[in-house]
Amino acid sequence: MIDLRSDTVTKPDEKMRKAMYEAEVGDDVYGEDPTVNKLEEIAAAVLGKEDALFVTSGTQGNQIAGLVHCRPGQEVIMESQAHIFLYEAAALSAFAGVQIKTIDGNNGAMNPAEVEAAVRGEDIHQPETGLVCIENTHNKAGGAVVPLENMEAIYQVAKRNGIPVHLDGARLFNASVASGTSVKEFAKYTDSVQFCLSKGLGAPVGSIIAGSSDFISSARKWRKRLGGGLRQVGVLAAPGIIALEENVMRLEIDHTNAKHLAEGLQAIEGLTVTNNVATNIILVDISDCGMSTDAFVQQLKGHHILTGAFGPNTIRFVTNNRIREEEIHTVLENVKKIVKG
Ligand code: TLP
Repeated sequence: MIDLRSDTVTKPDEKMRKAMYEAEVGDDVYGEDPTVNKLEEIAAAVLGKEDALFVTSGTQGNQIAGLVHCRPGQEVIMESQAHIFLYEAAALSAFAGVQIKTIDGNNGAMNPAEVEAAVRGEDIHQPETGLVCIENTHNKAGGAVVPLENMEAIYQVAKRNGIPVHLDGARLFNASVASGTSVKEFAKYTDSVQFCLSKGLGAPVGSIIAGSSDFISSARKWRKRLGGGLRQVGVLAAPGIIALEENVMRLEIDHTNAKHLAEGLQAIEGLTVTNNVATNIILVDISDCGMSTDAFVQQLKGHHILTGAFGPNTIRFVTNNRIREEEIHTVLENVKKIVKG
């Protein structure tokens, strides 16, 4: 199978498996797992934050950030297609007791003036604004890189109004490699950051959240409350260290493969690539090829290629470290076959 459903489908390679086998471990709830401690130190340093915490998933990291930053009854501002809004099962409302205020973005980026206008004033009828969330890269916008200047401008709006900023940077390293901006630069305009080790970076499990020491000590407590305090979890942190130390620059390969795949897909009659492919995600509108998204996905699966529906007429292709350059050609040949019927 050529699996383009997501970059979450990557599997740990030999080196990661060996590191898992050999990992030095301890009880991480006591703060005694040396491998987890090392991963957290590396991650904090890479992001330029005081401290970091290894969490089970991107969703858990985003939720912990919301729980630390907000009080029940507050409102959180984010882009209308944000993962936290669309794909986290309303967890922020369920756990943090907040409501979400969405702003339509342009290529995933919110207009800072619209963010400012959405900040609530003093009014007994209204919730207070407790948090602004940014997503970079922006998944629904097709892996778009939210420009650094946009993040800076939103951060300034938030600071003027005394509101923290959380970055859902599930694919922040893709943003960094594609733009040549360091993750530290992006992280400068945030109070907390979440990034995933288990996507393009290739680790099997886990995310990092990072921020000030105070933020992380509250986050540690929330992680425990949520049942995310794990014990000898160095076996999972070990591949995370390899992901961070060795797999960042190879994201460039995923981006190049995505560009080639996008060019080939755009050249097929009936298909329209709707995003400007900057990283590893391609969104294809199939409404002109007279096929439902389900039929498209199923037929391609019959040719041993996995993709996913990502909206009523949209198919998402995500390149990842399991996809080799020569397989792009195979994918294009098979897409041509099913589109022509
Ligand atoms: N995204 C997954 C699905 O949930 C849609 C994917 O296949 O793209 N933030 C962003 C921007 C994400 O794309 C994801 C996962 C998460 C957070 C959540 O990460 P996990 O899956 O580790 O909880």
